[in-house]
Amino acid sequence: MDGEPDLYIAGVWRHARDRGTRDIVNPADGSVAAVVDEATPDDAREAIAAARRAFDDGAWRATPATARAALLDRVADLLQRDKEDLALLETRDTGKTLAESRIDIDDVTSVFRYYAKLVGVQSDRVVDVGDPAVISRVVTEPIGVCVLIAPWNYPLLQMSWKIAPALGAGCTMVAKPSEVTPLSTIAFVHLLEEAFQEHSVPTGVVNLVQGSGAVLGEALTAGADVDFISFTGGLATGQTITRAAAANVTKVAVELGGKNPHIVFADITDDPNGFDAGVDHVLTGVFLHSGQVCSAGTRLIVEDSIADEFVAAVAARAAGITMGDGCDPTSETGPLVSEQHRSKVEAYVQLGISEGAELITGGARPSDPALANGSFYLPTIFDKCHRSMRIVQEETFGPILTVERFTTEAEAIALGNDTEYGLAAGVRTSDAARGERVARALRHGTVWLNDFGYYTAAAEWGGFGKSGNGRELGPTGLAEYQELKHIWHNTTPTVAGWFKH
Ligand code: TXE
Repeated sequence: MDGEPDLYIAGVWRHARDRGTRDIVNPADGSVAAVVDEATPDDAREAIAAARRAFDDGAWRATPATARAALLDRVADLLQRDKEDLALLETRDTGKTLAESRIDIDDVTSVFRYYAKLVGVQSDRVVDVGDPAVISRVVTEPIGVCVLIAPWNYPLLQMSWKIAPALGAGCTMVAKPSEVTPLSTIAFVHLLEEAFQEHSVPTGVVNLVQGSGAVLGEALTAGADVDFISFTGGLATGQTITRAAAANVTKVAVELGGKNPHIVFADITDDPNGFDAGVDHVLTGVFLHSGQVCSAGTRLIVEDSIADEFVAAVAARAAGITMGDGCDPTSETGPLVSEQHRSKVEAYVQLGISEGAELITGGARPSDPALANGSFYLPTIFDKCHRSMRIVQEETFGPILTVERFTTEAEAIALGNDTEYGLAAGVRTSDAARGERVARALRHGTVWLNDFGYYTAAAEWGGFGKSGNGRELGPTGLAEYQELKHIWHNTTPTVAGWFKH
């Protein structure tokens, strides 16, 4: 950053081969927050080669699981020590509020703590094959060299969902943050280096490159030296990476966003808090981080009998959201991540209008002159939407809520499932049996009943349909980084006599 080398390859910090750099823009005011090195494909290939050597050398993968667990715990300690610095970098880079960034760093810490515990207690599985002479067991081994590609909305959090289990499993890796938001990951790899020195982790276990995905993509994903690619980002990029990996049958796990329904039944009013909590959760579910959340509840699907009142209440609160620089403690939400992304969101708003949706709030940049240099966009709600509209089907990744109405439970479920994605959904009802029924009928990887947006490191995260494949977090999030090996040990070999001569 700012003249210091930012690529970490084979245990050495260095600049890009061609000395290329990129300006990292603070989206709150358009200023240059930092200048970082921009890797070339050759840099990326060197990083892969370093990770390959470190894996094949065997020292790291042979490290006892308890030692790896201790390392993860130490990383968690250092994350808390450096929490304020990391949070500030995240806010400067993404625009999100400092309050959100602090929560992100706490969540990153929890991921390391969770995998420290899990790795420390994981055991092999003994299988009874019906012969006392045979010891049969299924053991886990690290999958090998991993390429970890993260997006810009939760830069360090998404990266931690990959790095923590990869380290815990004994893999080696090349991490590539989004070129839009690399700052927290660069600082984090410095922190990792400190923990690695204390715990004598071999050189080359973690390598870091940053730069354009389009430029580095092939070098990172199409080579035979890579054993596993974990990617979080957009659908089109996920498809490109999956195709590139197919040449070597490299295992891929992808998380590709969503178009998430939030279904509200009229019976929420049976609970004295049901209506207000529903309005509040719908509001937070879509407008937190200006909608740049893969699980944002962007489709409000509300029962007709309460729809007018409910939508009016959400719109009134949306209009009151305070926007501003994430470092200002009075800001409730920050800007969009970049000018380029704001243009995409604006195009979706125009599309919604041309498709006949009724704009009831937002639909413009804020008029406050103090926000003029940032990539801000007002919380926007479209009523009278229909499932056939592109604004209802495509991921806008911005502060846009669409409203559809239903009259029967079956219709609500059909609408909730009418998406090519399947990442997350919310259901609000005072009828517990209905809640369970609808939750089971929805084809989404996470369903929140009378809540929205929460997750825990101990529960799997991932999508159905085009939201991706594979899972992060939970035991499965570790298993993605492991191969299973069956060891059949005959302790008393005898002649089988199958062939007679
Ligand atoms: O993502 P990309 P973009 C969605 C959201 C957003 C859209 C596009 O709808 O508007 O995706 O965003 C790297 N080989 N999500 O263009 O390109 C890239 O450098 C290898 C949902 O910013 O997918 C970055 O590190 N890597 C999402 C990462 O992929 C490549 C979060 C993600 O960038 C590559 C973000 C290539 N060919 C956007 N091309 C979620 N699931 O939460 C790019 N990259």
